[in-house]
Amino acid sequence: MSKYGGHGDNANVRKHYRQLMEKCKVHMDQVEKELPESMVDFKEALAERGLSRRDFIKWTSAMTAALMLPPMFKPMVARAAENFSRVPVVWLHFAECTGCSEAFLRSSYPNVDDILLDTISLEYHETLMAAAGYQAEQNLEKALHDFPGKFICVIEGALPRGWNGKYLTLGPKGKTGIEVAKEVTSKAAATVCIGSCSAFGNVQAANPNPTDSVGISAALGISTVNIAGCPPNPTNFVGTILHYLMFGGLPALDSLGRPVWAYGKRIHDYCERRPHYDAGEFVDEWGDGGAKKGWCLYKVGCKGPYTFANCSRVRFNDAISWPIMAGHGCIGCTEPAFWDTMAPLEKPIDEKTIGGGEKTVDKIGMVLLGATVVGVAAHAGLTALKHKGKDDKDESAHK
Ligand code: FSX
Ligand code: SF4
Ligand code: F3S
Repeated sequence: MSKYGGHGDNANVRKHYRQLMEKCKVHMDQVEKELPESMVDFKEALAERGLSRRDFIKWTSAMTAALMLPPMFKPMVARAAENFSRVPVVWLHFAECTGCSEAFLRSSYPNVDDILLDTISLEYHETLMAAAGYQAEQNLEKALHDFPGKFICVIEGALPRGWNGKYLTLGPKGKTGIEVAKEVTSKAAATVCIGSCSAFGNVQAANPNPTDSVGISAALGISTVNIAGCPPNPTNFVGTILHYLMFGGLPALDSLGRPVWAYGKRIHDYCERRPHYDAGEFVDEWGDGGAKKGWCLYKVGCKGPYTFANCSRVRFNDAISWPIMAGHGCIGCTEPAFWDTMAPLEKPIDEKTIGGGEKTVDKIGMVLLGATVVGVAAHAGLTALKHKGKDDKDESAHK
């Protein structure tokens, strides 16, 4: 629901979107003048991979809907996609498994998201670049020098704080991850954390966390946009960059730094097994009759009622499938500390410990919703993201 009105307040909603469209056009004109030229022709890249104009239009509709924008924004989403490869990106890796990059780059049947990620202007990417040692370090220095305040810093992986940060050192001079992260993020237009490791620490930070690892925001004391998930959905990263191109800022974030358009609802709210949950039809053990019939996985540990993400709506790999469709419950991978609190339990959480009996699962979901999605807006000026500030409450996904 828009902040401009409840149901029936259509005139105000239309006015809001007309104003947003004006802002978008003005910003896109400016972006097209200012961003460095692309080395890639996006239309050619689509054609080379066998994607037609019709495929692109279909993708544009899906992405506009995923971003929770009305259809009038489709031409703007298409225009932003054409400029996607002009945004300079410096992509850092710290403590993680590189599954996030893998998820973004491996696709047997590339869709438009994959092609956008293929053509992204990577000024520096530790896993993908050919350079090593001093040459790699020079590439990073060059990127910081050529695009000060203009590049997006994308980070995969947590930062170990233990032993003065020396559990993770990089490059020929043995800089700690914390030193590199501080230097690069301080010169970036914005920092986007890809995956739950850079967002919240994740597996590295799981109990007993011997290296004292934490997410980027906690390690550096800066605000970050957190594209949570282990690995996250590429659509959520692509949509965030498109939003940046369209509006000159980043989308509204929840209190955990996650874009509201992607992480504002629970898995459980749009799960195709939800009618079985409501009817009390549960899988009691793996391989039983209920499992064969596709019943709800709550009793075998699905954490969908506590997990905020759009997996059940946008799915993965060109919307082919997602964990619950594949037959396993959600392990809560977009939530902080899920390895300690959710993933290992192949049974429901003991809700008494968080304030209720088993029948209160929806109530608890709503309590969590209140806690996380009351909505902390990223006040969209990119500079505002560099420092932690007092954020306003807002439920709108776009600023
Ligand atoms: Fe973490 Fe990503 Fe999970 Fe792995 O880089 S979110 S462990 S999929 O790879 O950071
Ligand atoms: Fe779907 Fe899990 Fe909710 Fe059941 S508990 S409806 S499987 S999200
Ligand atoms: Fe993660 Fe649950 Fe989605 S495990 S990928 S948030 S369905």
